[in-house]
Amino acid sequence: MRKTIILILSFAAVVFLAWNVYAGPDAFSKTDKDTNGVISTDEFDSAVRSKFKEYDRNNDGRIDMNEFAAKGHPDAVKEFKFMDRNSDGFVNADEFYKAAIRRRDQIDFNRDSKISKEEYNSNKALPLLKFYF
Ligand SMILES: [Ca+2]
Ligand SMILES: [Ca+2]
Ligand SMILES: [Ca+2]
Repeated sequence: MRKTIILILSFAAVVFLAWNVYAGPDAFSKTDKDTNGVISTDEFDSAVRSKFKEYDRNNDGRIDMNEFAAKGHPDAVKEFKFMDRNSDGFVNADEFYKAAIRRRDQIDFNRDSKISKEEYNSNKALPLLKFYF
């Protein structure tokens, strides 16, 4: 009897841990501050702004390729060129923000400028949007 209880308890513990790993905080829930299941434009803006600061390690107000590619993402070079509209080798806050908006618009299927969980999980655009928050 005791063995059975221990077995059940350890099974429950494993399920609990696995669930926590699976349902752990992702970028979406981190950004969705009021947890209403939608990333509003305000939530989006502040997430993109803090992401920019995160990239700009030397605090010169612009991101260079080394800063951007620091995390070793395979698409980083391509995305950097996408962001750097004037091709000066730097991405300033404005370029970064506009690129984020363009990426957001690609998954904002109902054009309400907000991102729902469904839109976020539409796997096509997710890898790119990940650069911005
Ligand atoms: Ca929200
Ligand atoms: Ca910089
Ligand atoms: Ca630029």
